[in-house]
Amino acid sequence: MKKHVETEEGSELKKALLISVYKNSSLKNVCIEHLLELELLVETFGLKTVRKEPCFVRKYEASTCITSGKIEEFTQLANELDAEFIIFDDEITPGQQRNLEKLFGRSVIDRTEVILGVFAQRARTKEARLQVELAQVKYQAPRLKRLWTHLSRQGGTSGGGAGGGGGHLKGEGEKQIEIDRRLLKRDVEKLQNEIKEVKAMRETQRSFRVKAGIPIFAIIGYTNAGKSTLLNALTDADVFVEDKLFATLDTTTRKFELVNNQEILLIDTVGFIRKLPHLLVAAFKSTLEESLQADILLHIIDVSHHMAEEQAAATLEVLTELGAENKTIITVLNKVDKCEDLSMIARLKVLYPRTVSISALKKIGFEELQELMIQELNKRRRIVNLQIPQSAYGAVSEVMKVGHIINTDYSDNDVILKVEIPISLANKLERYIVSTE
Ligand SMILES: Nc1nc2c(ncn2[C@@H]2O[C@H](COP(=O)(O)OP(=O)(O)OP(=O)(O)O)[C@@H](O)[C@H]2O)c(=O)[nH]1
Ligand SMILES: [Mg+2]
Repeated sequence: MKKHVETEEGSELKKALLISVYKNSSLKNVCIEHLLELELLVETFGLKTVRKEPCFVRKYEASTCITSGKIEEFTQLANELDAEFIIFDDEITPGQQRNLEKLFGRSVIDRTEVILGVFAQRARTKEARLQVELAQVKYQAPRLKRLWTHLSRQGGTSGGGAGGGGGHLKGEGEKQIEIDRRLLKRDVEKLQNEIKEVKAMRETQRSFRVKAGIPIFAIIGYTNAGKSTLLNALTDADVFVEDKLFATLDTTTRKFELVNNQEILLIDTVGFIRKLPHLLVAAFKSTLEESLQADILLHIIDVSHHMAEEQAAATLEVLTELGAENKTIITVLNKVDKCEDLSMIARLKVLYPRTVSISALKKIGFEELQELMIQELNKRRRIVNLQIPQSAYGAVSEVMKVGHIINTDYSDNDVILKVEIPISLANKLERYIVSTE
């Protein structure tokens, strides 16, 4: 089944009418906010929004989500505005999608499909591309299944046999279903195998980093919060930055030396979004997991956005879904240079412990940020006594790089050190530890 949401480069942008459904009049404003975000997604995807319509419903219609009156109204509007696509902010079932397409006489898609489309366009590395493709294939599976059921029934009737008929009575639809099913299964297996290979490679790199004992900070947060800008500002990483959603789909890791000369690793990650499709959470779990193995998370919030609180909450929700809710988090309130509502900063400071205000763009607040990072790192350090044989003097330079030597002594050819080092390095040097304080 060919996706109908592919855009052609160079041609004039196709037009879309956006709809978001609300059941309670108090939710109208939230609904309008969600439409604004959907517009950004749609723009990133490459379509032009011609109208955003919050739509009140008393109750969801099982087959079409909205009432027939509303469908008529929106069809007329779409005709007037020449909108080729109707896009729902709400998730619509495969059945509703088919019914709505018939009634509207044009393509109907939902937010999940737009996000999948954006991810597909923006994935750069092989792994990201494979992950998105897998998510897309899986997204289509239930839609095909419904279609198959529908076709099977048709096949049965047209073949004249009431169930129980022999295989020779199979209609064309049914044959096609079997072929599609096999193809789909093969696609999923093939993609999964390829992902496994790429993952194995990344795993080797990761274990190498963990072995190095250097503390890892992952920069996480809502899409467009300024994560890549922060990594670039601190490390000249040259990561692609753009004022569009989902500029980053791959993780980038860079070394950084804190003001106390301690080396750390910083990882830039893919952004989160409200109602991130579960398929994508699953698909990107491996990429995100990498950041979850970080010692500390830097949660970047765009405080100049009036929905900053909701965005922060949505980010933490995905973190919980990934099982990372107990990680140490430093909350970084970014874009203070363009924040107009200072009460937002105050509110977020109350909501989250360990916050710092910065501007990644203007490089403001970096000292305070580093202070907080060092403070948190120090909490994750341990004082140990080490006895290192001459043959392993390399370990001494490792300790000097990321730790602090309190006392040095010698016994024959062994060096005896009392040091304060990160827990990660202590684990690595376990065999040389004589005692722990
Ligand atoms: N005014 C201002 N703009 C900023 C600041 N930090 C980032 N930006 C802008 O915000 C936009 C998004 O920045 P990115 O660094 O791409 O954001 P991101 O969090 O990496 O976004 P995704 O990769 O899409 O998840 C860019 O246009 C940046 O220039 C800041 O401190 N102040
Ligand atoms: Mg980014």
